Amino acid sequence: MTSGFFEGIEKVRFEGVDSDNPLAFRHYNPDEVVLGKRMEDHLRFAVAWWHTFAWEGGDPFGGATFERPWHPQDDMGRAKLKADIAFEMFELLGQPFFCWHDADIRPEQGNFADNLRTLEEITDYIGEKMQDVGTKLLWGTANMFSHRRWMAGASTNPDPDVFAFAAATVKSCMDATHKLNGENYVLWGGREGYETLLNTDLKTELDHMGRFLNMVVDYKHKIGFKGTILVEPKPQEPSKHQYDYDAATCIGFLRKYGLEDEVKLNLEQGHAILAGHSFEHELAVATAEGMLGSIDMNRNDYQSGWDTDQFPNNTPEVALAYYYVLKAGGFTTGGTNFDSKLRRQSIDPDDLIAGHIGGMDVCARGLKAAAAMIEDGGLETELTNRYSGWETPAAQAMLESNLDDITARVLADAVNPDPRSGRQEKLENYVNRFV
Ligand code: XLS
Ligand code: NI
Ligand code: NI
Repeated sequence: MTSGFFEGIEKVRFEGVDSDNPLAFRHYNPDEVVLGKRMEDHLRFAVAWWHTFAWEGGDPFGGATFERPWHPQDDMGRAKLKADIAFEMFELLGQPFFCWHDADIRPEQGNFADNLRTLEEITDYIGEKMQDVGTKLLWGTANMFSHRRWMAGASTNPDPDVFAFAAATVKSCMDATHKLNGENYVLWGGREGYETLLNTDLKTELDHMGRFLNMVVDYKHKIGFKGTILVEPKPQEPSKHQYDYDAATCIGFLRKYGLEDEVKLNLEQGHAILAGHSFEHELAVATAEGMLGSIDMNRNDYQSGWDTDQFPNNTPEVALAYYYVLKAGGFTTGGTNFDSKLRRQSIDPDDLIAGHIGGMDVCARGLKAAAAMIEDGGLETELTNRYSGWETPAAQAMLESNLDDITARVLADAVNPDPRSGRQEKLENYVNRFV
């Protein structure tokens, strides 16, 4: 017996590029083998519970536009109905994974003990549904930004009681993630930053955040959680400045607090843009350090500049992102989470399905284009050629020498390098053949 919420919608199938069925996949064919692996196993798509089921369509100027049978979300009965409908959607889409914050799946009780009780109850309920439907948990996380207690931060709060509440909250969410065999645990610190430096002791806050993350890692080992701990960079919004600004900042932070072998990154396309980077920049920085964990594949509106969390719809951007994911060897515990929400006028149940189909299709196209570039090897050959001068023993020896000796050689050999073209237009034209 289903809830009837998605009444009239059939299980979504791959019908190929010629299909004109608005609720079919044209590019995402889970069983198609790409570079020796099924597409589903490459992409590892996840639905985000918060945007898909918890967000009610409000914006800074207006309230809810969605009317769902699980509203208002202040009651355990309706939290269970929301879970029922979520799994009906996962089944329709053939969804391999999902993600949640504690606050998305249980009602807010206003105190820790009751929040813990309802979290345990709802995650038991969700666990049974996972058995039936087969959708797995990509990651769990704690919402430590919505409730007013978090307004001045969680682990970086000036009030030690808030730090304590945060520690207990993360412990409860790690326990729930572990119970549901989650493959990762994420920390995103929307309020771990400041509104004004005038009231902020930046050093103390960073030290507390570093200590907190060490406790998280210790607890992971204590309970035998085999998943990966991930932090998600974002430069600002909701805080004016967030400490996890971008991939490079997070990597520096992790090294400072001795966490570089324990924690990886969950990179989000829209956050990369907010930080003034491209998504592939963030992916390249993380993979250069061996710290790519997982991705949130949702785009911003480039005109408004806001973190609008839209489903991806730009194949060339997505193709370059997966190019770096594939170059790094693909996902291990990570995957592609759609941290994406509908536009607030898209109020019909089938808009939810269509949004996910579109995102999955664009990612499938991007993955195939990226795989074709890897197979062709053109970009790799270009890199090999561009850096080939460094393959000689003399060039390698220079890296072990010093400024005096290098200068002597420059004088003796009358070194006077000839500039070579960077060939950017040719490379852009090359990429254009595949996307
Ligand atoms: C917000 C973040 C958030 C994290 C999970 O911008 O992307 O949704 O992914 O807390
Ligand atoms: Ni985001
Ligand atoms: Ni995100």
